[in-house]
Parts: sequence; C-alpha cells; structure tokens
Amino acid sequence: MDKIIIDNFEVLACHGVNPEEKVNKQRFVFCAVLSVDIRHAAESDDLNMTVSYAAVKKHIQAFCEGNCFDLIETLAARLADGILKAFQLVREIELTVKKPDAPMSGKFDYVAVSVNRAWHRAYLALGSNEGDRNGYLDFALNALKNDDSFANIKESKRLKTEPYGGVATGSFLNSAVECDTLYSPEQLLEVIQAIELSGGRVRKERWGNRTLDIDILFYDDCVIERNDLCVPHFDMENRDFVLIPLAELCPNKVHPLLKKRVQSMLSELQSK
Ligand code: A4P
Ligand code: MG
Repeated sequence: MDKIIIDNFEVLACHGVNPEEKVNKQRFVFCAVLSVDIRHAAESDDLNMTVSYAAVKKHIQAFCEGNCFDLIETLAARLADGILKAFQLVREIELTVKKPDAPMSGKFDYVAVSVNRAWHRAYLALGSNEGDRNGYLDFALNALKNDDSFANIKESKRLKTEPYGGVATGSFLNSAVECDTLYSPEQLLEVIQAIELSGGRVRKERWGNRTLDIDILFYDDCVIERNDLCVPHFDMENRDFVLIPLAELCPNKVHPLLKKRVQSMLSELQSK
C-alpha cells in the first residue's frame, strides 16, 4: 500500500523510569510510516481524501507532551493505536520512537522502540439459546460498538436455528458480525470472553445451553492452532447456522485451510 512518512520529528517531553526524567524534558524523535491508499486523493488532488501529515504530527506532539510514561514501549504502542483510531484512512502504522538522550553511559546515537500496528478484519459468530436471546445479541453488539478498538461493525440478519451437536436443547438465535479490530487474536479472545461473562454466560458443559456465545470465525487469513484458540473456527463447514449469516457478509471469502469460499461451503452443505 502507499505510504505517508513523517521522519525524525522531534518533541520535548518527560518519559522515563528515572525520577529526574519525569521533570526534565528530553528529546523524543518519531518516525511514522503510515499505510494509506492515496489513489483517490491523487486523482482529485483533495486533502479530504487523504490523511493530513500536519494533523498526524500535531497528534504525535500532543500525545507525547500530554503524557508521562515510564517506558517508550508504552509511548510507542499507545500512540500507534491512537493514530489508527483517530485517522481511519490509516490501515497500518510502523512507528519508531527514538530516545537520543537516554540516561545510559557510553557513546550511542539513540535507543529506540519500533511497533507495527494495523486494523485487522475479523468475523465473529454470535449465538444465544437462553433467556432474552435478542437482548443478549444486542448486548454483544453494543459491547463491540462501545469499544473503540473495533470499527466498521456490521451484523448479518439474525437466524432462528435448531440446536446442533446434541447437547443444547432450546432453539438458538445466531448471527455473524464483520468488524475491523486493533486487537491481536489472543486479545480478541479475551475481549469476547469478557463480553460473554458480562452477558451472564455460565460455562456448564461444552456445547450446552448459553445466554451468549461469541466465537472467532476468521481473523484476516490467519491460521492459529493452539489449544485455547483455533482459527478459523473448528467445524464451520458443517454448520449452516454459521455459514448462512457469514455468506451474507462475505460470500467470497476463502477459508485459508479448506481453500473454499464461504458461499461454496454453504452450497455444499445444503446439497448434502
Ligand atoms: N476456542 C478455541 N477456538 C476458539 C475460537 N475461534 N473462538 C476455545 C472462540 N473460542 C475458541 O468455548 C470453549 C473454548 O474454545 C474456549 O475456552 C476457547 O478458549 P466455549 O465458548 O467456552 O464453549 P462452547 O461454545 O460450548 O464450545 P465451542 O467449541 O465454542 O462450541 P461452539 O462451536 O460455539 O458450539 N447450535 C446452534 N443452532 N447454534 C449455535 O450457536 N452453538 C453450539 C456451541 C452448539 N450448537 C449450536 C450452537
Ligand atoms: Mg463458543
């Protein structure tokens, strides 16, 4: 993707572990490489179609001057997230924070931390078969909408489905959600489990009845095979309650392991 680059922008501020660094300003030098699609701006020659580097520079300065962290790791990671949230045309950022006057003996140019952060496209499955099922799905959707580490949230239609797997008893309400997220897959799992808990979810038995279930179906094209996190979600090719809502959102997405489009998986399942 195209890049907008701010190189070696210097700000005087107070960050550091040592007490004197909290009161005496020192130099922090920022290098930001922003991934932005600039084609429309180039065609129209219109600043509104791109990201103003002056506005990003102002954001960096205000954030650096307005905070006082022990670690440049914190400064770099939080600033990178903040830029992605404030400037939605920026899809990815490589941000380096240099500290040329770090209190360290010997001759060196600077110490630095570099972080890479990006918006990732995730697909989630929502399900409920206990209590106010619509209310629980609304609750999950609102929790995602109220968290600014998610953007562009879109829910499919909600579908009444019969229980699958032979454990749950009451009928389900299911939907799928498309979103962009700044969370890593592991963070996303923690976040959705926290939403399930605050939605009254009690884990009794696997595949049992539940007020609210949220699963990660896809995370970009990642394949994750850990005991506590398996992406793409296990067994989706056999579940119409997953594939029908998903096909509404992303019929042409290709399952990275099965190498089949969502719509093809659904057609195959329905013709069985
Ligand atoms: N886990 C691993 N991978 C993932 C992932 N991609 N997303 C782990 C979310 N969690 C993932 O899940 C058990 C463990 O799976 C978690 O601790 C997590 O670390 P859970 O939500 O505690 O239990 P569960 O939901 O009972 O198990 P699981 O395997 O998620 O079951 P499913 O696949 O959610 O199936 N019938 C209909 N009609 N509609 C339904 O929604 N749902 C189920 C549950 C059964 N039958 C259904 C429906
Ligand atoms: Mg689950």
